[in-house]
Amino acid sequence: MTRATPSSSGDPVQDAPSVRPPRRSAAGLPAIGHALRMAHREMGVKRSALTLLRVNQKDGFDCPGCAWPEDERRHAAEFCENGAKAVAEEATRARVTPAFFARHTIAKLAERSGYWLGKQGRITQPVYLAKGADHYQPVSWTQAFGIIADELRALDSPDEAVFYTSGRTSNEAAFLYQLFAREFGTNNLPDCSNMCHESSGTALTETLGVGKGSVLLEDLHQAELIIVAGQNPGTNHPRMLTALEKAKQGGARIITVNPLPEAGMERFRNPQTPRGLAGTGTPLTDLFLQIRIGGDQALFRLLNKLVLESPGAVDQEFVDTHTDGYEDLVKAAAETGWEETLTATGLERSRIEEALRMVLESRRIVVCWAMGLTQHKHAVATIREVVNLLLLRGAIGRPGAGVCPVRGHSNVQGDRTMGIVERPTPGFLDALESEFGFAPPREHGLDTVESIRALRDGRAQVFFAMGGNFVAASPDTRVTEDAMRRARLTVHVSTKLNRSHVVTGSRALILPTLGRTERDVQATGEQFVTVEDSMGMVHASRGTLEPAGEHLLSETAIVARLARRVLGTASTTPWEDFERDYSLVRDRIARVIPGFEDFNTRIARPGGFTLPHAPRDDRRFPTATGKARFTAAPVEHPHVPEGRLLLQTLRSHDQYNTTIYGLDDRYRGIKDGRRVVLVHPDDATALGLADGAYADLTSEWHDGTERTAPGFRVVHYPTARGCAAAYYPETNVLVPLDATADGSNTPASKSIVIRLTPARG
Ligand SMILES: Nc1nc2c(c(=O)[nH]1)N[C@H]1C(S)=C(S)[C@@H](COP(=O)(O)OP(=O)(O)OC[C@H]3O[C@@H](n4cnc5c(=O)[nH]c(N)nc54)[C@H](O)[C@@H]3O)O[C@H]1N2
Ligand SMILES: Nc1nc2c(c(=O)[nH]1)N[C@H]1C(S)=C(S)[C@@H](COP(=O)(O)OP(=O)(O)OC[C@H]3O[C@@H](n4cnc5c(=O)[nH]c(N)nc54)[C@H](O)[C@@H]3O)O[C@H]1N2
Ligand SMILES: [Mo]
Repeated sequence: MTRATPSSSGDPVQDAPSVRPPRRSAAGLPAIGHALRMAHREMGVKRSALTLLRVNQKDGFDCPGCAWPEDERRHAAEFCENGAKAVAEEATRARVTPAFFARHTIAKLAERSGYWLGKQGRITQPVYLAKGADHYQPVSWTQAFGIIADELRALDSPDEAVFYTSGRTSNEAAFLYQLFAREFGTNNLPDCSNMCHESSGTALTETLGVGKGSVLLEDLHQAELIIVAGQNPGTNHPRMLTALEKAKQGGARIITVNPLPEAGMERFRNPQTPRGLAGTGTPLTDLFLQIRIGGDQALFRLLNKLVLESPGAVDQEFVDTHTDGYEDLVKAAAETGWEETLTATGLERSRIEEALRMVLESRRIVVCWAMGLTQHKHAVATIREVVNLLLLRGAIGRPGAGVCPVRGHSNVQGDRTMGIVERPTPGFLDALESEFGFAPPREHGLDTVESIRALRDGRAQVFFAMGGNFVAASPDTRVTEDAMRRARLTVHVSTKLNRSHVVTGSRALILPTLGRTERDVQATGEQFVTVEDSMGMVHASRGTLEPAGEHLLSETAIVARLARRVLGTASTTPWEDFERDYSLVRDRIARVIPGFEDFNTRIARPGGFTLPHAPRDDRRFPTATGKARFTAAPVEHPHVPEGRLLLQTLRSHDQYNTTIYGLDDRYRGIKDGRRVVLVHPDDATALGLADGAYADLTSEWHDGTERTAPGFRVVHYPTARGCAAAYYPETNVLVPLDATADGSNTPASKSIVIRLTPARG
């Protein structure tokens, strides 16, 4: 039930969710029921059965849900509620046809919620919004590429174009896309990583020399201690719970660090086992550290100090052989005290001592994290502090131990590997240059936040997106929307309608593309693509469904045709051949990107192959000094003025980033609405806000500007004191564009100072 008054942003101004106490366990039978209900609604019974059986099978398609790896030993489909929902969302039978665009003006569509837009179904034909027009109209592919080519060629500089990527794009399409952008002449390749794990990549590259996780699934299974910090796998990486359950069965203990008690980390009812289906499931967390938002760097610094002070706790041999910077950490640790840590974390001393005991009893330690660590001002420093702990214990490059940043989009890691990066290394550009015989631009390009600034200031004129929903996913919604409206042309390669299609530049195009689930047939026959998961495993993905419409092109084909049209005879790259046969793209990847040697042969093996990772494989650290590096940044934590709260913006159980599957957040007890703010009962009471009251959220930024998101139902919730939580993307209006992480420029969407003002319910 939604009492929706449409606002200018398209989201309902207020809704009326019903609220119950949060759940204490995740998955089990209800998860299957919920997934099947959505699958049947979107796909019908038969198509559901056919499709869901192909997810993550060796001859099937890679789940578009998340980047968690597949267990090679599994035989039957590994069931995952949110994976099934992601598949149903893509494989829906609903269609957005030219008739739809004839019926709805762009102005009317802009009043609709993101949820409504997505529910209209798959886009079936390229459509064009002419300057001043009020409807999108069908265009041919040839016309569409012509429009883009004309705008791109008219630019004063290639750097006035921005080429965004969301992390679902296959390796093949991503490789061609960055090649096209660079042949065109720019490194403006922002991607969703900039808003996601950029802080992890930055911190890990500096300290370990490789910006990726250093563990494989077996390491998790063999760990003695797993610390899960700032992550909600029950919703966002449900298959990870199977790995955690297995680790527990092997004797591992789990510390969860989170301001929220997330159901998935409490108990897991594995839908693959009778006990999980019928019984109470497996308790996962042994020690819950209910930390204040942004307190993690302080926590890990104190743990490091305590490890340094515990006789025999430091793996001195590892430290001496493989690291530098140890003395800096020792010095910084000496300055660390209990009191400031207890303030920063809100934790009790005994809890931290308990955590220390568990750390000291384990050599095989894995730390997993996601957005709860990466989206803060001091995110990079926080992750470096996590690395410090593992280095002290020698827990890198040892079985059962290492860093595990858990990636989001199913190929976000692969896209980066393929060169979707605004700051490419000279080595990568050299390899492109010698393979393709052109001089790639050497100056660094724009990341996501910088792209918004460039559009805002008129320094960028064409915005091209390979997937995603830039307008809704980016911070500072109003600023971003105004920036996008200033562009001369905005282009979106998409499967489904979203907010970015209705907040456009003077002219706009939507180019409909195949999804993962669909067959991709080119002139030489049926093609497959490849992806890389969160642990550096590369494998094939082959769609099985008939495409959603006869006019769809694959992403690979779109890039190849666009490149031919834009670059013309200036390019000697065989774009046409690449479109006909993706194995030719893989041959080039094999020659340009280390670790992909013999790509076509190795990808043919069932399960694919693992990319090399020097720290994991042989404790080699390709940093500036050739050693793993201890770092000692000053400890920071957010300061919250009296009467204010610290807001984190997070995902409900019924959404995939900006794609809203439904209006419930089952594990947190929220039903039929998304405009909720979760606040500790004592904080809410102190602010005079009863459970069920309505409040406007206003963020306060230190330049004196304020931003308001109106009409949130206050939910008294067992979060850490001083903290609040509300869903993204609705709360992106509150995140100032300039509020980003030091060193990675990732929007600090997990720590926004807000005040709550009573509103009419
Ligand atoms: N079903 C589904 N799956 C998804 C996605 C989705 O939207 N839906 N999104 C995908 C993507 S792109 C990504 S990046 C991942 C995101 O996966 P997550 O990072 O798990 O996603 P969030 O909902 O942002 O959850 C952040 C978690 O960190 C905690 N947290 C917030 N602030 C802090 C802090 O300061 N310290 C600590 N220790 N914890 C904190 C929150 O309470 C929450 O549990 O999931 C991927 N998978
Ligand atoms: N406040 C706040 N903001 C955040 C975050 C947060 O936690 N808080 N999280 C950030 C994170 S981690 C991320 S990764 C970003 C996500 O940012 P994006 O990746 O830009 O956003 P998505 O919502 O994942 O994109 C969904 C759209 O992708 C398109 N799509 C889906 N499948 C395909 C496909 O196969 N091909 C193509 N071409 N298009 C497809 C559909 O049109 C769909 O509407 O948001 C970031 N923004
Ligand atoms: Mo992400």
